[in-house]
Amino acid sequence: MTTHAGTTTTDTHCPYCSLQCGMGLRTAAPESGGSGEWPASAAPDVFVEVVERPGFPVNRGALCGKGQSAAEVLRRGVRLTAPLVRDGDGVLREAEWDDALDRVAAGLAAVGRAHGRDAVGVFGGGGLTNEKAYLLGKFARVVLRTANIDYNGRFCMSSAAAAGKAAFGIDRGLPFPLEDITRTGCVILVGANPADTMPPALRYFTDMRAAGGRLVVVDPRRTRTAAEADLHLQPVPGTDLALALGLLHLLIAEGHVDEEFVAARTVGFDAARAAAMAHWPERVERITGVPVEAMRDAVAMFASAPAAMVLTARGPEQQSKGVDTVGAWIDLCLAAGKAGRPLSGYGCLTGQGNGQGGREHGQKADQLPGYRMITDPAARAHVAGVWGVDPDSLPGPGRSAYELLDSCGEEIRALFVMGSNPVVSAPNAAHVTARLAALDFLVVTDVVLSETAALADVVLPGAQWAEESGTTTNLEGRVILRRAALPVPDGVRTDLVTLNELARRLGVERGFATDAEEVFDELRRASAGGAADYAGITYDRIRAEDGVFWPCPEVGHPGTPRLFLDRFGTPDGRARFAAPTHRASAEEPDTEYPLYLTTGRVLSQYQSGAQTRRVPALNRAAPGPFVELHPDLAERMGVGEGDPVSVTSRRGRAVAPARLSREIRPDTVFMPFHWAGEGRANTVTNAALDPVSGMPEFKVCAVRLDPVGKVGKVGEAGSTGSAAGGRGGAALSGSAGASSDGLGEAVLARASGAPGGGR
Ligand SMILES: Nc1nc2c(c(=O)[nH]1)N[C@H]1C(S)=C(S)[C@@H](COP(=O)(O)OP(=O)(O)OC[C@H]3O[C@@H](n4cnc5c(=O)[nH]c(N)nc54)[C@H](O)[C@@H]3O)O[C@H]1N2
Ligand SMILES: Nc1nc2c(c(=O)[nH]1)N[C@H]1C(S)=C(S)[C@@H](COP(=O)(O)OP(=O)(O)OC[C@H]3O[C@@H](n4cnc5c(=O)[nH]c(N)nc54)[C@H](O)[C@@H]3O)O[C@H]1N2
Ligand code: SF4
Ligand SMILES: [Mo]
Repeated sequence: MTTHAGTTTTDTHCPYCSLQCGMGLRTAAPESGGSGEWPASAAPDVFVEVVERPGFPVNRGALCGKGQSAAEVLRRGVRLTAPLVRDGDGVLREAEWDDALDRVAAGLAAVGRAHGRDAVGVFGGGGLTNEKAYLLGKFARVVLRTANIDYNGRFCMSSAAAAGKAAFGIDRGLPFPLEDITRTGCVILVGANPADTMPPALRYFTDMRAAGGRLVVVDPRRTRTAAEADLHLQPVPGTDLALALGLLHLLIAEGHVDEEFVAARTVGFDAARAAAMAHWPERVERITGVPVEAMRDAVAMFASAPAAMVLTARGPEQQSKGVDTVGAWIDLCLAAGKAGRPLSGYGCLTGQGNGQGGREHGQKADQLPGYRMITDPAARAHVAGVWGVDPDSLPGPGRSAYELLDSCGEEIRALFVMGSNPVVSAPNAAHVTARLAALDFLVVTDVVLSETAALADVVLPGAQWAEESGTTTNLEGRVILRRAALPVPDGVRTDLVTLNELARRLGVERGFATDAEEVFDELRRASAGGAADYAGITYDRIRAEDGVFWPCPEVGHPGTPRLFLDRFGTPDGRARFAAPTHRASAEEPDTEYPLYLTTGRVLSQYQSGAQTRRVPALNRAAPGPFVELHPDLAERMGVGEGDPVSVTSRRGRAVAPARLSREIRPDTVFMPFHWAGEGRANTVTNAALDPVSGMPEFKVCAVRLDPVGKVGKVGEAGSTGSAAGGRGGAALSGSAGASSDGLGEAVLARASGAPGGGR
């Protein structure tokens, strides 16, 4: 990239997914080289542009469209630039920072006094930097002294985390760098669609295949990722557990067990063998719909490769049996001796920008920094020591994310949300929205007026990734540094400043630094000696080394790109077989609800869409929700391409245009979950939780499909979704801020007819 006079390029990382692609941000004052065609940021007179950063190894300069357009969300008019406080008429209006913060402190304190400390809940996000996640956890435990903090990562990789921890003693997304994929012999990719969800990572799989490796993809849809595979297994949603057991059965029956590895490095194989024996191939074919021959082919590819991997993402994990399902896939790796060895192992593709670090430093209901368990007395003593508080003052474990949201308005009376938009992204979302509306007090800190922020009593606007420094930990366990390229704009504060101000107002004067590096140095001490040990990682090292892999216990330590090569992280160093048996999904189709619904993502929108639905280029590429269904099913239902259809479950009904595709099973429909309004997929999804991880069953429920009378134009439902998304630009540019939102005051006001019952 040529740099002309007056421009500066800052090396940083994308604000979105867990790949944390390296990018440059080129900035200029307009008179000194910027042209009006660059996106202007909210910082006065500064132009900013995303440019390639070819030197960063993970993505070598490649970015998907979301990364390329990320600077659009920095613009004034798209984002929030003043706090909003709900006034006596129930309308959100711009307010002074001091007034807004006073109101938050008073509101949280009042609920604590009236209903007890645990009545104040905190809901965080896996997109927050390590520093924010750490301080948010500390804020909950030290300032609010509530047990009830959890975060959206519970909806993301919590099942893989629980299974990985049980099997290996340590859970880190990938126990090896991505580059190892290119040199392994076979990858079974289960319920992951990196072609759409991590496009620059697809190259690792295509390079592996070019070098002779085999790719097996397990997905009820023939995705763009599956189209790249040597073998595509297309199971019924929710049956991955049976499939893994069927493959293990065949592996054993065909003599591929690595007896030496099993004897030397594992515990519990007999139980796993017994579980697999009960899942003979014909039985598994009946459950999954995957032909026995295809299973045999998969086992042959996996077992015959000198090194091989199983990688999972949300497909098998977001199930009410997600932990057992991942456990079964890990068992397959262990039995075959494909773990704890070079170029082999089980890994989870984490999802959010800091999905990994966000769960290591204390936002999770049961954890303290450094991946320490909050019930462990030694862990409590260590962390309390760093925080300068009495270990007995630290609360115990609180509710998991869905349970926390579900108890709002009942046991939980006030909620502080930072970095999540559960009105769109939580399962059974109409119910969750009603629970949020029943709260005495809701505070949301966000960068935009998300659907959840629109329900709040107070909205606090945060600085964005380009305006503040902070670390994230990508899916490889690589701790990287986002550097500030722009000043914090007027009217906005960093989340660290917000936490500091609130802590002071609630009587805690010290221990809430506002400088990210200072917070990180405290986090290093808090994590020292824990499983996720960051003690040896410094900002200077990250700048020099393209990131450092944890654990890294001392500054002189090289970091740990590859885990488990000598021993697993369990007390005796051996991996544990899980030995689960198959069970049905919480809801199976019946005569009333005869189809499976599964949900997921599209390339050009991110998560709840709060950010990406405000980017015109992304809205052009992915304008609204849809229902993907097989043409045979469409014909039976009398539905044509683009016709509005309704998808109804026991929870509710969503409406969106039909999109016909031969790539999906005819017994299954698929909806992306990025939109609010009528096309919100989560109105329909089932909040059945995994008993161990608390993961909701986003990936399978039973639904009915109906054509919606040909009223209105085709695509009408889609435009409902985009209307919500389109409210960014013009909506907030007026002086009245959010109250001039395109949706009108009806949504922002506390009118009892408003969606969600009144907030
Ligand atoms: N474009 C884009 N990229 C993203 C995100 C985004 O919102 N948009 N979000 C980021 C985050 S936080 C995450 S967690 C990751 C998620 O990344 P992925 O897990 O790759 O994404 P999903 O689309 O949720 O699910 C992957 C696949 O699971 C399949 N699937 C559905 N049900 C089942 C099932 O029962 N079994 C199996 N085996 N497969 C099933 C779906 O058809 C889908 O193709 O993406 C990250 N990257
Ligand atoms: N049906 C269905 N539902 C799902 C899933 C699925 O596959 N199917 N996937 C689940 C998964 S894996 C995930 S991860 C969740 C994600 O769902 P959400 O938690 O809703 O994720 P985001 O949309 O990323 O929300 C992040 C919010 O924080 C804001 N934000 C971003 N950065 C910052 C920051 O630094 N500070 C503050 N204060 N705010 C910030 C954004 O503007 C946005 O409003 O959705 C889950 N929901
Ligand atoms: S793949 Fe993920 S990290 Fe990379 S540019 Fe796209 S959203 Fe950003
Ligand atoms: Mo996620």
